[in-house]
Amino acid sequence: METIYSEKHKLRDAKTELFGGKLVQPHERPSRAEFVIDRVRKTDLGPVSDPDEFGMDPIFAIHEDHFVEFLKTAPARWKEAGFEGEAIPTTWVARRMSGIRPNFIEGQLGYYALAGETSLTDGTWEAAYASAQVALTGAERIRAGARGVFSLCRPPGHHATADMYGGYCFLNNAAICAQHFVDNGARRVAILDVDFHHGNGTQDIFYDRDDVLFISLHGDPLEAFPYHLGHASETGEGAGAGFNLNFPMPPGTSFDVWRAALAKALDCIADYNPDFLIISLGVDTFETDPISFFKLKSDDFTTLGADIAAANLPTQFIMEGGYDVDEIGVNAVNVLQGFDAVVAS
Ligand code: Q9C
Ligand code: ZN
Repeated sequence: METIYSEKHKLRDAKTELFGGKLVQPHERPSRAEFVIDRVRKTDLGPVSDPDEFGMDPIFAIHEDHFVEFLKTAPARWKEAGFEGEAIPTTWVARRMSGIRPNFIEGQLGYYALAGETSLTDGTWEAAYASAQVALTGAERIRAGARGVFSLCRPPGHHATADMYGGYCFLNNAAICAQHFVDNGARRVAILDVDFHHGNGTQDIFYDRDDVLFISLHGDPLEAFPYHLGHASETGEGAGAGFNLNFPMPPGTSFDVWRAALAKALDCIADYNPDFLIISLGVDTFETDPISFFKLKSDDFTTLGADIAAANLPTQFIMEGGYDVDEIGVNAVNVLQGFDAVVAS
């Protein structure tokens, strides 16, 4: 399988994450992508290619102009205001508040952030833009007839909504690709999100649509980030009713339980009969992931890839989370090798 990769991910290199009441080294750090690309090369998974340029249009097809302008300018505006640390929100649009967008940068952080852990830094916009181009290049390979492709995106995207960032995400790469498929003639696209965390951003973006099916397997939001979305009762609305499906699972969930949910998800995808399948590929379901509570082992990721391949659909893998940096490369590439082995057989 071909991998699309850009070194520009390194421009996202925050020094701080708000975690446990402290400012700590971010879990979402440049070495994550280094571990993955090193493993891709070491295992001869396939060629590694630079992204092509698709510009801003496919990004604006998902994200609000004013949100993009905010992401681009927030770090400089924060510094100009005299703040010395990295830009993080201290206020929120909480229940019963107006939702009127403030002018001052501190208030705008609260307006555009859906969570408080993720610092906005110089270079973040450039890295997020490059990550979206890596995603779009993978989508184009699939449109051109590839059976599978790996977009090694960093920073990740599935928590970002049309106008909110957070959970280490700024631009929703999977949503940008799904929209790109639809805008180029696809009738139906399915997104299967196997990251440990619920893909709240992707769900929100497509919640009222029937042309993009969203299915997520994740830690129960009663117990895990993003806490405020991802319940099984969320099934879509309007035209999208029935086209959103959540499989929340409790702490300690093992692969056999998780795989049974995967089988149900793949059955729904088969019934939907999409033109293309996007996998939001997080490997933070791993047993020793530092911020998650599922119990998948490295070999289980190979099985996951094989199960996905059996759906027999043109499939784009988009990198999302995974924070046990020593094993993230092994686990991500295991999925892709498991997929390729079935395709070759
Ligand atoms: N106690 C992705 O995997 N909060 N984002 C962690 C853990 C943020 C995860 C707190 C988790 C964001 C793309
Ligand atoms: Zn995650």
